[in-house]
Amino acid sequence: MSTTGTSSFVVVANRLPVDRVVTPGGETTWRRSPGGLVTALAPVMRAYDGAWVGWTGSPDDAPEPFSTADMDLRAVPLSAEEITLYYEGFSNATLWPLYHDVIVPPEYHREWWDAYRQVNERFAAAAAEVADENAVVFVQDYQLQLVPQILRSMRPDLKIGFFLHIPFPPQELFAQLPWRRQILEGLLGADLIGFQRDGAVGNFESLAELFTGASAVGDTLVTDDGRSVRARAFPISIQVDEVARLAEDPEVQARAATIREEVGSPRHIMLGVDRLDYTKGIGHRLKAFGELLRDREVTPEDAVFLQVATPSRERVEAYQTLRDEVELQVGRINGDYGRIGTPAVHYLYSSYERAELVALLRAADVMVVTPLRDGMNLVAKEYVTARTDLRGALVLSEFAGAADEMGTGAFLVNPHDIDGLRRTMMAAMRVDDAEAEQRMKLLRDHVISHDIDRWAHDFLAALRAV
Ligand code: GDG
Repeated sequence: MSTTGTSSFVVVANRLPVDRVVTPGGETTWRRSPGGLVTALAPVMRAYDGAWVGWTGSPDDAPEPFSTADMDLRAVPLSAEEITLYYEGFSNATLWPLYHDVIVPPEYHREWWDAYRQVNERFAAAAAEVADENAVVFVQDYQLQLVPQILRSMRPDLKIGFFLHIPFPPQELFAQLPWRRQILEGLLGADLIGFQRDGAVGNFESLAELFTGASAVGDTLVTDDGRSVRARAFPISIQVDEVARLAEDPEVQARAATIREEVGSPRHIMLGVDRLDYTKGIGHRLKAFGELLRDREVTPEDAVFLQVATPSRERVEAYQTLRDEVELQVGRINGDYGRIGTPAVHYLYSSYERAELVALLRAADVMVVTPLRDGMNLVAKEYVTARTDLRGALVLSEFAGAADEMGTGAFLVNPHDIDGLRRTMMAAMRVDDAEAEQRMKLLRDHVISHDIDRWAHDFLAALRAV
């Protein structure tokens, strides 16, 4: 922070980009979390005395503003009750399912909404305090959709950008939300609103016209109080360097070879890596794989399925139910088709170091990414980046944002079509080396030239230009 205690570039996100580490002596320090977003924004943070406003991840935690890794950090406290109502409730049991095609029914509770509004006000007030005169403020994601409007009312001098990491639904679904107008008006407080896909931009623009006084004039929206707001797609990406470096590391490659042996050296390793979330289509891909085994199109010697499911939102009921369903399914498949020492599905409910994850990507002949709906899906981009050897095949759902950019090199699939999924998984297993290499080259060229640094640069350049 500058001597005035304010910054000319401020990021506002639900979580701070650091994790608390308590030393053996009982002292608290902070370690930068491994996320791509913080890495991409770090150079901007350094250049502009940047600050990051967010929650530490623990209840009632309000350390004094502190600095770490070239950033000033400003913690916004959340009580245990607010975590239940604002975070697990409105963010993850109302907005998350509503924005992902109501795969599970969203719950609408007025107490959750009240908490969401109050917490958004607190984040906006914290941002207003740390932002310099005419600063650029970059607000992240669905937990904070009211922040742009609240912040603008407090600080009309600021330039405000917002980026939504998840899909933005069409009218048929969004109209369910009892607070639809407030959310749209909240977002319209920004100067620039970024989405993952063009489709989401279209959804937002028509909803803003329908439920607020905004009207589209050319490629901008003009609000009822006469402000111009731009909505545009900025497909997010990954830290290509980090993944490529790990993929070329001899230790990682040796580990990939060991993984292949440990799963019994099958002809084909199929891999899924996801947070255990009902949007990711884990059940659909397991069903397709189970049927391939049942109909003897593959045997456990031919093909194993490795599914890494990272624990997520374990206190939200739908996630507990999902875990039971997936684990029942894995148990059934292994019970029916596995043999001693040769299970058909290797299921890992755990999170891993980056190096281990990249070793898994290097070991996988077929990467299976089958979300029913996904803003982007970074795992698909990480897979192709890790394949510096130009081997392997990507099965990718049409409903992932990544399909817009990766449609030509990937094996695209509708995950609801189980026969189609079976056929596509078989096609990806059987692809010949020449075609696989050609496809992988297309995929890699795109991701390498569109990494997360380019995303951050494009967004911030567009924001400064409005
Ligand atoms: C949201 C949107 C959008 C996974 N397991 C481990 C681990 N991961 C890493 C992956 C990847 C990231 O987490 C997951 O990103 P995704 O994009 O696949 O999915 P969401 O978490 O749902 O992310 C999504 C994204 O935001 C960005 O805008 O693409 O659509 O839903 O990087 O590799 N990382 C480590 N251990 C694990 O066990 N270290």
